[in-house]
Amino acid sequence: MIVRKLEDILGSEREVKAETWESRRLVLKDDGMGHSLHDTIIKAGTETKIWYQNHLESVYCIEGEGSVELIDSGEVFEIRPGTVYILDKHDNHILRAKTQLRVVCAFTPPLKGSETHDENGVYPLLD
Ligand code: 9YT
Repeated sequence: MIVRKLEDILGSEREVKAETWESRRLVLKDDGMGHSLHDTIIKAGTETKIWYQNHLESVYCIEGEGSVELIDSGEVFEIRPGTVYILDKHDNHILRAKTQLRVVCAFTPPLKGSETHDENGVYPLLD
């Protein structure tokens, strides 16, 4: 069994920071679970273009208010605590944080550790 605490991740290489978000990577590929699991902060008032062409992601909101807009259909979904959105079709989307959002994210395949978005909001596939 592996036990890890958020307090030990803060300030370590498992904490990855981007302009609009900070991702605390609780479970990574090397843990051998088949997914990675992140405790992620999305900064208030930001919008982030995301298109995970190489990954599936489930996102469970535990704090804050925001929305997700699907680029292809134009649909907008409100996000608040207790809402999960599941990117099962590699959906191209914009994530907007009205207030600071705290979300728990699971990625398949798992992230290796240091990935951050490229200019299209994509994570590369690292082996
Ligand atoms: C919800 C989302 O995808 N936010 C961007 C950061 C990412 N989830 C991460 O690496 O934690």
